[in-house]
Amino acid sequence: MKLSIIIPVYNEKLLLGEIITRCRRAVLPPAFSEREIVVVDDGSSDGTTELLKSLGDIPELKVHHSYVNHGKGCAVRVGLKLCTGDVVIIQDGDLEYDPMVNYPILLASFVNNPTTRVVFGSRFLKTRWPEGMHFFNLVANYILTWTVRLLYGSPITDEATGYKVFRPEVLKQFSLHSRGFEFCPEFTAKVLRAGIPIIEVEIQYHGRRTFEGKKIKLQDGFIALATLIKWRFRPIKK
Ligand SMILES: Nc1nc2c(ncn2[C@@H]2O[C@H](COP(=O)(O)OP(=O)(O)O)[C@@H](O)[C@H]2O)c(=O)[nH]1
Ligand SMILES: [Mg+2]
Repeated sequence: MKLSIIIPVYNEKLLLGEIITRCRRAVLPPAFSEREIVVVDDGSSDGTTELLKSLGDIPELKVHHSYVNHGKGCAVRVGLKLCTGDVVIIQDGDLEYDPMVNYPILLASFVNNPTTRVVFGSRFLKTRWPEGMHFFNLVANYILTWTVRLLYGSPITDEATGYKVFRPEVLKQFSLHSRGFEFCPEFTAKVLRAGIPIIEVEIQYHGRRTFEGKKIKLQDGFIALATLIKWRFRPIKK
């Protein structure tokens, strides 16, 4: 199998080099004989673009530059068009989610198991307050997860996790339109509306704060909530 790692980035000069290295080094289950890393640089202005250009020729790396900042959802959707793997991982371009520790766990359920279509890496299976997570972020995470539980009847523990891993075939059942951080709730909502089970595995997570480069804001939490409510009732079209 081939793994496609999609990294949406916006102004991650300090961490991106390290995350690419870790994506290249991460040990995959033997069933994954190939990997590709698709970085979508979304109009960065901090030197991320130059950093990517200076990396030179890395065979498994594809880079797409957009000159305008369109948002994380747009970037992930560009990445999905460019990738060619059998399983896709969305990898944030910061070090909150470490590929080296988490990929073996995230990918194990796909090995010899064609029925596994979607895996979420949950930050809340072993703790109620993941390391480094800001209080407001914690509350937002609980609200989003409980909204999914109540509206969609799914027992997941972490709706907003960055680690959403899936077989690209699931995207034949619905299309995605989000431009920003509401990509996550749109994906969760549509997977569940399509009747696709979400398998959760425990991941390691180290939260970062706004002063360390975190971009998500309070308003993104409200947009995420509205997105979950919206897609519970709207018809899901391909
Ligand atoms: N392409 C793109 N990526 C973004 C944008 N904003 C944030 N990101 C990336 O999305 C990931 C998650 O961002 P972060 O601020 O850490 O939020 P959180 O981890 O979802 O709480 C990081 O890799 C960011 O570089 C954006 O406007 N465009
Ligand atoms: Mg992050």
